[in-house]
Amino acid sequence: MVEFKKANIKMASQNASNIVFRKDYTAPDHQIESIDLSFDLIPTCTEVTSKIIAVPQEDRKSDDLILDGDDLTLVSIKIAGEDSFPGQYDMRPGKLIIHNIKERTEIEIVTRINPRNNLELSGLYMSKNNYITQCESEGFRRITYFPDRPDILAKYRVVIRAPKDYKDLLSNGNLVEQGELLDGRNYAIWEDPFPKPSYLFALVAGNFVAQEQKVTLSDGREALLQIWTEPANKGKTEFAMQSLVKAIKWDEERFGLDLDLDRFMIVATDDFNFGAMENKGLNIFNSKYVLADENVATDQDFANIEAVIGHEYFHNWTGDRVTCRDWFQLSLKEGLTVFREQEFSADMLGDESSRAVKRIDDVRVLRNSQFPEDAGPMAHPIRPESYRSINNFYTTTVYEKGAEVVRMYQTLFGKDGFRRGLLEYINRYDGTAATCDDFLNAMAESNYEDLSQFELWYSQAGTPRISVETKWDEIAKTFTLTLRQNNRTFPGKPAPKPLMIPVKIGILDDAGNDIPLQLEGEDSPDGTSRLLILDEAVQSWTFRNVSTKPLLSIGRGFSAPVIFNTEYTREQLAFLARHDSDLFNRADAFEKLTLQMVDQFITDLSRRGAQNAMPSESYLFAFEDILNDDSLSPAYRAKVLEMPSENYIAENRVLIEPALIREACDLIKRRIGQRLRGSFEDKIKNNQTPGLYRPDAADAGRRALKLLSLSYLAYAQDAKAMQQVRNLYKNANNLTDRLGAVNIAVQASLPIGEELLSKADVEWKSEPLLNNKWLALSTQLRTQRGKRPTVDLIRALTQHPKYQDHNPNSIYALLGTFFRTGGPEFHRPDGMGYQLWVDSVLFVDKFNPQVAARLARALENWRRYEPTLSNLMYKALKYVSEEKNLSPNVREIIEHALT
Ligand code: 0A1
Ligand code: ZN
Repeated sequence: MVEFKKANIKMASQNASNIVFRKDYTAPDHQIESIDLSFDLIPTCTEVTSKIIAVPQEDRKSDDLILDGDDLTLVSIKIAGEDSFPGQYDMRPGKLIIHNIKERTEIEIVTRINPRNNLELSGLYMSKNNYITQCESEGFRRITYFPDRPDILAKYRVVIRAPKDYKDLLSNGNLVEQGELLDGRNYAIWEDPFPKPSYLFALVAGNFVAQEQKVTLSDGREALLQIWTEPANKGKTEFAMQSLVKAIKWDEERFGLDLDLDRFMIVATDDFNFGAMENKGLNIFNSKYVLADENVATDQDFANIEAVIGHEYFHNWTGDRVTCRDWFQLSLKEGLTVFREQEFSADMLGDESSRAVKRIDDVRVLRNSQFPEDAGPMAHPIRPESYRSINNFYTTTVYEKGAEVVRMYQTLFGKDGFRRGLLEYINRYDGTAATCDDFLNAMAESNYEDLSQFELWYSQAGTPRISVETKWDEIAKTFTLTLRQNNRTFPGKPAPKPLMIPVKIGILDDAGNDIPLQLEGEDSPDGTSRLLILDEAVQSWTFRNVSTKPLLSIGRGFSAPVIFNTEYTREQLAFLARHDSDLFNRADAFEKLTLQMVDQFITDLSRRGAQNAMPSESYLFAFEDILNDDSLSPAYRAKVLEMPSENYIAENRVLIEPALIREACDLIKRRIGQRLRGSFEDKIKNNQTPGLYRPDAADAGRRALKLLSLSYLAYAQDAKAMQQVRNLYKNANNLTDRLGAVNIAVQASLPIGEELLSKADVEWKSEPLLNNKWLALSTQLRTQRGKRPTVDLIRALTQHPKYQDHNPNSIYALLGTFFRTGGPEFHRPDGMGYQLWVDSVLFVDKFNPQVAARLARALENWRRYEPTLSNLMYKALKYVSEEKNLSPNVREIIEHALT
C-alpha cells in the first residue's frame, strides 16, 4: 500500500490576481503597425532584435505601452531612435511597460534567449539541432517583449542569421532575400504581407529536405507547396502532400475560399506539444501528422494526417485571416475549423456508409472525452468565462463540442445557408480579430433568423439531457412526442435556461420502414425525417396518420450534442439497429443495446461471480445479423460491432469499478467469439487485402473488419485464431495489420502477447513514430496472476531507449496512454498506478507544464470511482497540490479537481 505524503498543509489559496476573466476584456491602448525582427541564432544565446512601430489609439485610457515578456534577458531599449533612460520604462513580473507613448513611435528592443534550454517547447526551442517556434497561445513573449495578445495585428519582416551549416531558414510570408554574410553565416529575409497576431509568427531553421509541388488555384494563380522534413524522413510526405492539395481544392469548391499566398509551407518536427499549428504560410506539425508510409503509419494515422493537414490549412481563413479578439473566443476558430475538417474528411469518403463511419467516430470522441469533461470539475462553456492558464483550455469542449455547435448552424440553415453565413462572417471581419458573437450574428443575419437563444450554447456548460416520452393513440392514429430538457446547474451560477436544440427525428413503422411525417396542422406528409426545434423546457409534437405501431428514431445523425434519455426495450433497440434508415442511429441503437448488456454483466459479476453469463440470444442474433450483412460496408460493420471502450462504459455508469468493467468486457468478447466463430472466420477469409497496401477507406474497412473478427476469436482463446495472429504479425505488408496483431495478442492476453511485443521491440527500430507505437502498445499488457504488474513495467519503460523522457510524444504514448486507458492496471487498489501518476506529473512539470497539466487531468473525475480508489486518488491529488513550485498550469487542474 502506497502512502502519499500526509495531506496536512492547507492548499495554497487561489491567487485571484492570476485569473483572467472574459468580462474584463478591454481593447488595447496601442496597436503595433509593424515589427522588424532579427535573429542571430545560437543555441544557448540567441539574440533577438525587435523594432516595433507602436500607434496610440484615440480612445486610449493610458499612454503606457504594455509589453509581455517571459524568460527573456533584456539587453537594450531604444525609443524613437534614442537609448532609453531610467524612468522611461518599468519592469513588472511578466511585463515591460514603456511610458508616455502618445504618438506613433519606433521602439527597438534587444533580448537574449536560450532555445537549447527551452524544454517547455513554447517560444523558440530546439528539436535536435533544428530551431522551431511555437507561439500559440502565449509563446511569442518568450521570444521578445511584445503585446502578446491576439487583437494586435502587425506586419512582420523577419531577418534570420545562422551558422553556415544551417541551410534552410524559414518564416512566414514571402522570401525576399537570402544569401551568405561576410562572416560565412547564412541569412534569409522574409516578409509577410498579411497583418497577423503574434501567436501566428513562426521561424524554422535547420537542414531539411522538401517535397515540392505546384498547384494552380481557381483564379489561375500558381502556388508553391512545400513539406519540409529531416532528411531521414524523405519519402514519407507523399500522402500529406496529396492531402494538402485536396484540402486546397475542397475549400475552393465548398466555400469559395482560395489560398491567398504564393507559397504554403509545412514543417514536421518530432518535438511538439500539440498536433500541429496554423502559423500563417508556415504550418508546423508534429511529425506523426505528416509522415506516413505503410511501415510507420496505420490506416488511422493516414486518416488523421488527411484531417490534420486539412484542419491547419482551413485555419488560413478561419483563424488567420479572421482571428480571435481574445483567448476566450478560442472556439471561434477551433470549433469552426474542426467542423470544416470533419466535413472535408467526410466529403473525401463520399459514400453514405463511410460518411456514417466518420460521424460515428467523431461522436465517439465527443462522448468519450467531452461528455466526461462537461460532467466533471473542468466543465466550461465552449467560450470559457475565466482561466488561469489558457493552455488548459485547448479542450475537447472548445474543439469538439465547439464543432458540434457550429454544425448546428448547418443543421438549422442547410449547407447553402451555412455557406452564406460563413462568407458573410469572413467578409465582415477579414483582417481583424472577431468574437463568437460576431460569428453568430453573421449567421443569424444572413439567414434572417433570430439566434439570441442559440447564444446560450456559448455561455452554458454541461451536456443537456433530454427526456423522451412518446404516446401512440391507436384509434386516433396520432403519435405524440414530448421532450423535456434538463441542463446542468453550477453552484454560484445563475440557473440554466432552456437551449435551442435541433432534434432530427424519424418514425419507423412495424415493418421497419420510415413513416411519412405529418404534424398536426399540416395538410399532407412531408418527408420521413424532420427537424424539430426544442427551445422550451418542455415541448410536444403530435404526428397524424400513424396507423401501425410506431418506433421513434431520435437525434438522427447526432443533430445536437445532447444526451437523450430514452426508455427503449432491448427488442426495440435491436429493431432500430436492424432497420433505422439513419446509419448513425442504427449504430447508436446497437451501442445502447451493448451498454445495457455490459451493465447486466457487471451486476451479475459483482453479485455472484456469474462466470457462466451469456449475452442474450437476441443480442447475438442482432450482432451476427449485422456482421453478415453484406449490404453494409465492412468499415461500418467493424465500427458498429466494436465493443465500446472501457472509458465509455465507465462514463455511462454511476460508480466506476475498473476491474469489473474489464472483467465484463473480456467475458462478453469471449462469449461472442465462442458463439459466432463461423461468421468471424468467414469475415477473416473474405476481407483480405492482397497486393499493394492502399490506405483508402475501402481497404482500411476490410482490414478493420478482419481485425475485429480476429480479436473476438482471440478473446475466445481460439487456437486457430492465435496462429492467425502470429502469422499476421509475421506476414503483414503494412503496419495496420502488424500492429493490430500485437494489439490483439496483448489485449486478449494471448500466450504470444509478450513474445510479439519483444519481437516488435527489436524489429521496430530507430524510428520515433514506431517507438511511440510500441510504448503505447506496451501499456495494454494485462497483469496476469503471479506475474509482474503492468505498472512496474511502465515505470521500467521510462528508462527504455525507446522512451525520450523530455519528448511530449513519448510521454503521451507511454504515460498518457496508460493513465487514460490502463483500466485496472492503472487503477490499482494498492495505489501503485497513482504513485506513478504523482511521480510523472511532478517530474514533467519541472520542464513542460503544458504536458504535465494534460497528464494531470487523468485523475480529475476521481469522485466517480469506487471508494477505495477514489480515496487513493484524492490523496494523490492532494499530494501534488502541496508541491510548492507547481506550475500555474498543473495547479489550475489540481485545484479544479479538488474543489
Ligand atoms: N491551434 C492549433 C493547436 C495548438 C494549440 C496550442 C499549441 O501550443 C500551445 C499548439 C497547437 C490547432 O488547432 O491546430
Ligand atoms: Zn485548430
